Amino acid sequence: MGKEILTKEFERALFNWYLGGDNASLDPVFNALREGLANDMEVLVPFAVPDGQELKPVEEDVYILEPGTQVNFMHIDEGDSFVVPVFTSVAEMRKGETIAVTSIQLAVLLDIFQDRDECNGFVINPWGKNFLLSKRIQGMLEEHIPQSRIQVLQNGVLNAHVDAIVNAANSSLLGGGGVDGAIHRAAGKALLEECKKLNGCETGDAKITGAYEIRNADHIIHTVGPVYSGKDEDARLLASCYIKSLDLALANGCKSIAFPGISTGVYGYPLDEAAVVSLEAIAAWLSSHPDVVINIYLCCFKKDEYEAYMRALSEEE
Ligand code: AR6
Repeated sequence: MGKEILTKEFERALFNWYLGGDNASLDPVFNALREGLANDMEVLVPFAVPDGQELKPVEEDVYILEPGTQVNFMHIDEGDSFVVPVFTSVAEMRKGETIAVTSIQLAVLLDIFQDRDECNGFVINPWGKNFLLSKRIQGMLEEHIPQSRIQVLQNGVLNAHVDAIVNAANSSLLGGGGVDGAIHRAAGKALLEECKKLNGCETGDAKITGAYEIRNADHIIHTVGPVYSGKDEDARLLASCYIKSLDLALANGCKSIAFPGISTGVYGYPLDEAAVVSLEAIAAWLSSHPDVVINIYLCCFKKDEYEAYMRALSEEE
């Protein structure tokens, strides 16, 4: 697995955690961090170039240091203690002032500061909203058992940062209104060109494409929900949309996926019924894939969608 993928996943989970506000769980972030730590995820850390040393950047301001090179990592003082700033990507680093950074494995960095009592932890992407990987959180992380997580977000699906965004399409796959129209507008014409080659999609099935101009995702999974008819068939087809989408996400190596409320707009599926069907379908898929760790975001464009999920979840308990 490429190292950039690991930090991208971490960056995406953090972004969605901010998006989720006060009620958001840290589990998706922990899933990404555990995966990263287990696979040598690298981060960027600001440092001072030691006097008399000539270091060559691999790109502007970014250095790869030889093992054993003595450097001073930047500290942000907090009274008698300090935190160490860390970036997940060059793009994150460039949001602020110019600064020399070195790439280092996060696990190695944690180790270096492990026994320094004056170090309160690591502040991730300190220029904007930021996340303190404190000593306490590092302890929680060690205890964390990676597992798939369903997170309900009060936000449109296009705002989530994920490997795959799910589109509530129609069987032509050639665009339409609602979220389908919004996704095609955001992705640009190339998405339509790819969709034209797919020969449509049956109700209850799903197909995958690139995300093109939608930079906060890598894939779009197009699924076609049922037009609500009040028959038993509706629930089977709606559940199938979620299951087929998750199958495709897994087959394409996605670690995160964001769903809109399939069929709950133009196709008229009542929100409370749809919430129960979708949660049950996802739960069934997860129990038949116990070893898969995927962060699943259920995105609520409208407030009443969020309320329907909350009711369904509270009845489940
Ligand atoms: N951004 C994010 N989410 C949205 C947006 C948006 N701009 N607009 C709607 N949603 P719908 P369906 C949410 O109607 O019921 C299209 O014309 C909405 O709140 O988009 O499956 C297709 O081409 C709801 O949660 O899809 C089909 O013909 C979810 O997206 C037909 O509509 C689905 O609502 C599919 O109908």
